[in-house]
Amino acid sequence: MKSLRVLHVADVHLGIKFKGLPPAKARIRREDLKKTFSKMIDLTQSSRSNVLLIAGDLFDDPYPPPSLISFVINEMKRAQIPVFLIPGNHDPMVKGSVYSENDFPSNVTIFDKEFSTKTIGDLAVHGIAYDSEKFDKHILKDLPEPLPDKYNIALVHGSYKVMDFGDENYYPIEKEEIEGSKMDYIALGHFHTFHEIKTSVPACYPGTPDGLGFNDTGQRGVVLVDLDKNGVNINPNNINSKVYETYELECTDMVNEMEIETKIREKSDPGKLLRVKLSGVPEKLLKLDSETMLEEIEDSFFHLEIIDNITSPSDLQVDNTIKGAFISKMQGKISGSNDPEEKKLLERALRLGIQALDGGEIR
Ligand SMILES: [Mn+2]
Repeated sequence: MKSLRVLHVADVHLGIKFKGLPPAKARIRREDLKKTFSKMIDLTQSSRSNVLLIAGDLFDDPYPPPSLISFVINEMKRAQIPVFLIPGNHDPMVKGSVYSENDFPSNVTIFDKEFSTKTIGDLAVHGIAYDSEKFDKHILKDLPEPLPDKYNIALVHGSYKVMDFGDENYYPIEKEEIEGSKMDYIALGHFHTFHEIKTSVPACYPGTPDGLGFNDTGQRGVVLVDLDKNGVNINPNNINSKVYETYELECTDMVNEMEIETKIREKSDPGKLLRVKLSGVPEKLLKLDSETMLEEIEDSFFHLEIIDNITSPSDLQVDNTIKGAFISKMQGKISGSNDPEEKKLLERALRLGIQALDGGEIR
């Protein structure tokens, strides 16, 4: 058999509302996802892939607007290679849904709620649509036997249980089920972060090719999977149009707002969505105006959020916790001290102690 190159994508979530963003930015992000989808189609040609596998949740819901459907259909035609698609839990094949109401191009195969096998050249794809009525089914147990003298790939939208996201009721998948599958490769979808499952049968989640929120941080993309007589090679390719980042900024040793602002500005990038979490117990900065700060810096980003969890001394509560006892004891020492140098030292000890008790790192 000749070698085979597969472009495997999942969880694009086209049409998602981006509820955490203001409407104008949400609209731009929805356009971004379409651009990312187009990049994926470009990649089928530039990477000389033989097939495109879409492992579920291409759309964020089963009833996308007509303009989005025609965009996807036209892009799929442009791919000029066979496309194999399974509906996921977000875009299930239900009455009136995108997959049951539209004619997709002749190069596109959409799998239904029972496993079926489609062959093309040296490749056999065993695919199944996600079925919300059988959500807890161990679906790999129903996988057909591999075809001889073919590369056998399973296409499934489900939850690999070892990853323990408390999310296993979407077609749960066990490690043993992957190992016992006799496939050459299992193309997975559902989890939004790239994850390669290294067992005797290789399997992979490509993750969302473009972040959908602050749980989807960092660069993202699709995977190119090469199959030949020596085995399987999985190569991630980043195609995201923007990037999400979360920044934990510890402010205990900061002396003014400018210092915080400078730290945030170091992250400037018009293609970035940044969420800053301020924490710590600084000596001054008692009236940090995070809204004004946000207005001043936000133009350096596509989107910026500042979450102010800074503790000011007036927030310190003497309650019956260990922290409360510590605060009470330190405040006693501070008020009992007559040496200004010692007072300063004790105040710093109080702030660092609270930071440590809150689970922060001491620098
Ligand atoms: Mn899903």
